[in-house]
Amino acid sequence: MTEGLEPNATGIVIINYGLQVLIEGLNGIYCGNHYRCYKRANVPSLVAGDHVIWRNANPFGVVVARQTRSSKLARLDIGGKTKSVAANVSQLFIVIACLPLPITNLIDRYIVAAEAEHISVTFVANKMDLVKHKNSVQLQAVINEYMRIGYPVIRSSVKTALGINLIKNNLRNKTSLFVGQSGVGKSSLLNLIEPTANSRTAPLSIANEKGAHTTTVSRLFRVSSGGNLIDSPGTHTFSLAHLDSRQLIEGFKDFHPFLGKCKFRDCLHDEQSGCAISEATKKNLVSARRFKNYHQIKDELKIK
Ligand SMILES: Nc1nc2c(ncn2[C@@H]2O[C@H](COP(=O)(O)OP(=O)(O)OP(=O)(O)O)[C@@H](O)[C@H]2O)c(=O)[nH]1
Ligand SMILES: [Mg+2]
Ligand SMILES: [Zn+2]
Repeated sequence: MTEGLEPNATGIVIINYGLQVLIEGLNGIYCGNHYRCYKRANVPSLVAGDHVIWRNANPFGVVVARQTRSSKLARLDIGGKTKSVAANVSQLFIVIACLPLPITNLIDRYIVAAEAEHISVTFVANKMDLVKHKNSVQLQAVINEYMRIGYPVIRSSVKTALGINLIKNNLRNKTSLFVGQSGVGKSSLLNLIEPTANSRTAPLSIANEKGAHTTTVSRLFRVSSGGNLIDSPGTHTFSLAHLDSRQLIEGFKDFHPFLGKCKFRDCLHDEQSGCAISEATKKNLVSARRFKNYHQIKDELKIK
């Protein structure tokens, strides 16, 4: 690889292919064009949404620096190693559907990860054309639970285009990330929002009604009506290993009114007497399901 004499330029990472990254030039003659680049060995790992300094060269450019990230989200790969999902995201869309039904433990992990990075959270309840589906009642219960906490929910359908303009309006001037279980319709929504995206989609498995893990790597798309949208693979779990107990509980907004009201100052917020959050679950002021998810995450992170 020879480095040409071209000057330093700015760019944004569209996709990380492994050995190479695809970047879009952000300035001068490079603006709006795509370039395949290697990265210098001293440059930290790159992911969709990263801002970089790069230099054009033939046949491939070279990334010479990664700019400071305003936010980062990572997941755990099968081997338990953390893998970046997206950088510089300011808004998270958690896509849910009646099929596959939401796993709330996964949703709560998305929320905790987002809140810790000061990323706003909006739900997209997709496949609303399937209102008569047997899972609809359960889906509605999940929607109600998160609406009650104060998270906005946009109802959408790729079949009827319900909610698409609302999503588009919310995308402007931001970098947004679609997350959610495989098969909920993230890539289908993206294709409707930005038809040039032409992202691959696939039906659910007939046998177990689960998604086919069609999207395998995060990719950033420029939306013609405004904003950047990163489509991500159906993520099983976000990495929360870097969080302390304060950050974990801050991720549960609905617990906040009860913090500081427990009988003991060093309350572990479990079943012990006098825990204000535990009492709140009994009065249905806090969702018992969220409280259970909180404990599951806490135990897993081995934090007190
Ligand atoms: N009925 C109905 N089906 C939908 C809707 N949106 C998506 N689908 C279908 O759901 C299936 C999965 O859609 P994808 O867009 O591939 O799902 P995904 O969330 O990107 O999945 P991964 O890439 O595996 O994470 C496809 O068969 C879509 O046609 C919708 O609004 N209504
Ligand atoms: Mg997909
Ligand atoms: Zn307590």
